[in-house]
Amino acid sequence: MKILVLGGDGFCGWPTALHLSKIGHDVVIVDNLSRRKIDLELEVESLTPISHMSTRLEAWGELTGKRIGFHNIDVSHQYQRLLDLITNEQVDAIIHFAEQRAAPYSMKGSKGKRYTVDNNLNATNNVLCAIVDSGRDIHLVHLGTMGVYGYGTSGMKIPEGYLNVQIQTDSGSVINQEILYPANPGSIYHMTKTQDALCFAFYNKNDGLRITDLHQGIVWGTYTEETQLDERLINRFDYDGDYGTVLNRFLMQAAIGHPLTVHGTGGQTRAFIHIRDTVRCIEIALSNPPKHGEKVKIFNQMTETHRVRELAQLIARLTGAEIAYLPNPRKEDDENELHVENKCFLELGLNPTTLEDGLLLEVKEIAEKYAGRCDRSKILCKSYWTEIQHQKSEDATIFHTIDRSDKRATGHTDRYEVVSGEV
Ligand code: NAD
Ligand code: USQ
Repeated sequence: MKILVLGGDGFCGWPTALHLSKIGHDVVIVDNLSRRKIDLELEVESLTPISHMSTRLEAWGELTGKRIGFHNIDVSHQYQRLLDLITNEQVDAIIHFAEQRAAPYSMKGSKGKRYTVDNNLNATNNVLCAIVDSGRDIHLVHLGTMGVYGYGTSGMKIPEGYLNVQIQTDSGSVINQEILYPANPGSIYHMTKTQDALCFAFYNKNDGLRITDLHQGIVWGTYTEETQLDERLINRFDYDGDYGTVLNRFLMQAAIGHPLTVHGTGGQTRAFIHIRDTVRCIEIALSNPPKHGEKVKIFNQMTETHRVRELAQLIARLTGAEIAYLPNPRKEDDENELHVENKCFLELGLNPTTLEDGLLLEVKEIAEKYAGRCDRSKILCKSYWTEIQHQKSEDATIFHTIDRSDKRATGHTDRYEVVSGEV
């Protein structure tokens, strides 16, 4: 298949592009390198030393004899270039990763909010419009998020996209209807993903587009079989307060002797998936496109759920790290249950990498190896959902226990409540 990977320079997109190329697809990456520019803006770098795109592609060609194309196109604003590419390359499938994906970055103030909405909604609408304009029968696979549902529970597992409801009409009769599972986003970023879902439903209904929307949990890890081949192919590993996600942050923090930064009580339960399984899920989704006339396929792309403080406790037990309970910069529930249906991918052959399988390897091989590249001043999350969270953070004075090693390094630890590994 000829496959466009939009956002193919990113954390999920790069290993996916390599994997699809390895299994024999003809892959073309589209990326405007905005993620690298945001690193410059935030004055932070991936923990792993990622190569320039040209070096990445040359290395892949040299090692495998396979060619991956690359086009620097802003999918949100360079519509004609995107359409021409889809038409000229005779594309069969598009994987759409090209969005601003950090909730904290999207909540950093009006700049982050407006950029995220402008970038993400235009990107998705442009891709859908271009598929229609190209007249080609293209399967679109989009990376959505579990967070569209707000991590709540109504006493049932969150289904894969759709919910059967019964509605009492004015005349008193009851009708059955299938609706999209209700959206309940917790950040501007997550809100753009809920709007993406409506775009997909519309273009599917109006234009008959074949679309798979993957509601993915938090991706952890960094290596895949392909990125491990050579250091020039290494994947990014974000650890900073805006882009670092919780499990990778904890792994890195443990490796450098920084207390694990739990927000609030750490009672937040979230869904997780390893990057190797992300790549595999996309391969599976590509091989199982919706039929013509079928509604949007929605898969929950996650393999396990964990509570944040339990993850911190697990890593603390394994590594001896200390845990810091910090005022939560986000406006989110302190504690929540999360039950997710994920049988679609399991039935199609996904064999999950669990936390126990991969955890220590990641700590040793990545976080420790590149610990020297970490800028400790970038670790704390300083994006506040509202002024209330900001004030609470400012007002938090000295907690009781202090981690010694980190106090020297950051000067911030006098605001930590540090709890030993065995809590
Ligand atoms: P990332 O920021 O590393 O990669 C996104 C890539 O898209 C970047 O290389 C960026 O330069 C590019 N991009 C953004 N806007 C673009 C535009 N307008 N035109 C062209 N390129 C553009 O993010 P990621 O972690 O790889 O996430 C990829 C997708 O997966 C996102 O849509 C995200 O919402 C989703 N997702 C990620 C996670 C996770 O934990 N990382 C979890 C669930 C879902
Ligand atoms: N958290 C901490 N300490 C930290 C960092 C985060 O306690 O140092 C907490 C947060 O407050 C939150 C939870 O951990 O309760 C998850 O935060 P996160 O940054 O790991 O994940 P999130 O903001 O939800 O976003 C990430 C990706 C996003 C993706 C989403 C999937 O950045 O692209 O869509 O995971 S999901 O969470 O299922 O919606």
